[in-house]
Amino acid sequence: MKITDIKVIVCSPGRNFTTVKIMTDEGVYGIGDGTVNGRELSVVSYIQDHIAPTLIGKDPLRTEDIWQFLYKGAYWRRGPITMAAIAAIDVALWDIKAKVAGMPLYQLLGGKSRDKVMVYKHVGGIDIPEVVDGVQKMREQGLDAIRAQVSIPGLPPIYGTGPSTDQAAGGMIKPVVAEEVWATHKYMPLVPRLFEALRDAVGWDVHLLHDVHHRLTPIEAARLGKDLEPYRLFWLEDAVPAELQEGFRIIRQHTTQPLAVGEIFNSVYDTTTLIQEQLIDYIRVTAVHAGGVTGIKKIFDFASIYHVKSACHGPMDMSPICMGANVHVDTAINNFGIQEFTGYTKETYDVFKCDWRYDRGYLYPNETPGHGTDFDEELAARYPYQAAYLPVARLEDGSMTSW
Ligand code: GCO
Ligand code: MG
Repeated sequence: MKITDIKVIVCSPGRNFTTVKIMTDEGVYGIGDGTVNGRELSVVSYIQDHIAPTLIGKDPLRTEDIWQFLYKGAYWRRGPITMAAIAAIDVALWDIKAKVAGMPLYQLLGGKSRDKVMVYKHVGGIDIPEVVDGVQKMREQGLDAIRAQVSIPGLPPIYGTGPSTDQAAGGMIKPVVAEEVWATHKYMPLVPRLFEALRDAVGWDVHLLHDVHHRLTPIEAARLGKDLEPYRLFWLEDAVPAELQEGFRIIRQHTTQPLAVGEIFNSVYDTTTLIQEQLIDYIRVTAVHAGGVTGIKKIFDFASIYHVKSACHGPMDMSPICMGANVHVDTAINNFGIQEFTGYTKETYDVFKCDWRYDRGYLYPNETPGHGTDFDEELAARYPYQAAYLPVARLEDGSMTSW
């Protein structure tokens, strides 16, 4: 079997997605997701100009060798664009392999370790009552795990909490860079009050999560972790920017609050201190951003030795192809923790046809051959790329800060 052609298509059915389609001489094709929010076209060039010409004629079933060829062979290792390009190819090749085997992808990863994949969804609001109301509604929709975010009174809504930059709109609604305002001292006392109100309203049977979005320092995160302990969160996410993995030592020394990190990681080397020293509880890498099925399997297997569980990142800024691949990995591995799932717009589901399915708080893999997502190229052509940017954050004095 040989690879005969590799196409890269960017479409924007509600937001931008980068999709790869690999064709073979036997008529079987595979598709992969290469979306990096706000940098979609860089991945196109990486694949089109630098990868595609080197793979024509190769055996598509050699997934590990092709992964190593692209990783080691490039000489310039790691990085979000490189690893998303590798991921797009890798997921498309696993799709081909599973179709050739006549099996759903999870069978090739070890078979089912569980019957259903627990997801969490997001609730944001401008004040605590609005968030409580949203969480109660999500409970009624069957969710057993819910992430809750609230705006800071007196400041404009921040990412994840209000309509202006809400992820329901894809988090990418304007062709300009939105500037948000951040004030740690106003945020810190607010969050425990939010979770106190939530526990009063929805009780203890539900998992509650919170995303700090890299906005604190380690000692601030330690304080917040301690303050949140009475409300027993499932996790505190991205408490600090994690380029400095050692930063988590400080947080860990002070709090028993479970910690999650990893949505911007792209290789196992981003995780070694965090995992080996057991500084985190959940590793949040996802197929598209960490080298595909091959990449995240390596990371989750490494994590399993150190009691760290998986938690694939899964907002709508990765395509349903990545989500489907995640669901197969989630189903197969033993150390699964949770899967983030915000769902997609109707336009996105029209272009990306999914055989995997969501039902009342849980995801289920397809039983058909492959990873279970197909791509309607003709329809995609009706939604051309649109320039769009993620927001940035500044402190009240105007200086840039992490977000
Ligand atoms: C999450 C994330 C996302 C990111 C987004 C950036 O936990 O889902 O924080 O909302 O901000 O993926 O592109
Ligand atoms: Mg996050």
